[in-house]
Amino acid sequence: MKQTCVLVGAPIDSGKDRNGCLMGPDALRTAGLGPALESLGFRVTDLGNLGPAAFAPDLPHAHPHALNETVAWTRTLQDVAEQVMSEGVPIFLGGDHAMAMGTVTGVAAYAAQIKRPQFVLWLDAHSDFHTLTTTGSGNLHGTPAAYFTGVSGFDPFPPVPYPVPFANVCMMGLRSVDPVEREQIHKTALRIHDMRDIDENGVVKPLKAFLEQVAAQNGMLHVSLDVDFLDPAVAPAVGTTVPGGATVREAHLVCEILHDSGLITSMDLVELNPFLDERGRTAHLMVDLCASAFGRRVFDRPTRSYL
Ligand code: EXY
Ligand code: MN
Ligand code: MN
Ligand code: MN
Repeated sequence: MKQTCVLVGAPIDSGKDRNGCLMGPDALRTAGLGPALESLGFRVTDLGNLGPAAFAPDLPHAHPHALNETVAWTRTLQDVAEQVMSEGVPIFLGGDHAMAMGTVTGVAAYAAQIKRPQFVLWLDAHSDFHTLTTTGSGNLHGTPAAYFTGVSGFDPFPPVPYPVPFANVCMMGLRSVDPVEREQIHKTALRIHDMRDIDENGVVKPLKAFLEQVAAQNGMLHVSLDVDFLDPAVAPAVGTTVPGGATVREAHLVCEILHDSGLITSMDLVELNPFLDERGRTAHLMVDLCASAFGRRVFDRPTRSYL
């Protein structure tokens, strides 16, 4: 039976100051995400764009800490993510990375229901490992990984019933980690592969070692792909660019290996800000990477001439 991909729009834009991720889900749809997945033999259902749970719309969209809005989004996404897992492979379309506070905790709750361990591959320039008390910017898109691994210090947010164990999280692409995050990270069993590690050892060895662990434990694998994992020269449409990121081929290789493993059970495509894009090139790249993660082969790439 053809597998189903369930697109879930999560236009959350409360996790940072520079707005624009609100338009992310529709930019990914416009760049052809649905047809790309259908061309690979998937049935695609699209739940459209969600909204935050009932919160008073007139609450201040105050930065730092757009708490009310982000808490409301987290509740929505936790519920939807847990439910939609039984319908197929959800692909959550962001929206900023604060959405992972809901998507990861939601899929982890489903994993607990079916008694399988949850794993997370975090593809990002940043570790997103702040708490409400350690963050300097107050931008909540810098906190999801601490939240879903059960680090304390998030009290207005719902308690995390099934934290993802640190050892079940693999971060690749890091090159902008704040001192307090670094301190916290080194106290944990998180698997960290920064860009120096990737430059020296490539993406294959660390990724395959992690995937072997996922397979050995019959794990569920959530892949959270932040646009800024890639180098800004090839993916400019993100508000938190950091030079020295992954190349297009490194990113596709990660996705191709992920497809070959057959382990992906859910995915986030986050931080796309169409306001910052150049003729949709970043949106198309994210769609092409997702297509690689779901089986498009290297010689089947569409020609995209933007110049
Ligand atoms: N660590 C910085 C902060 O906390 O503000 C930058 C966070 C950027 C987070 C983006 C989503 O990856
Ligand atoms: Mn905002
Ligand atoms: Mn991020
Ligand atoms: Mn990032």
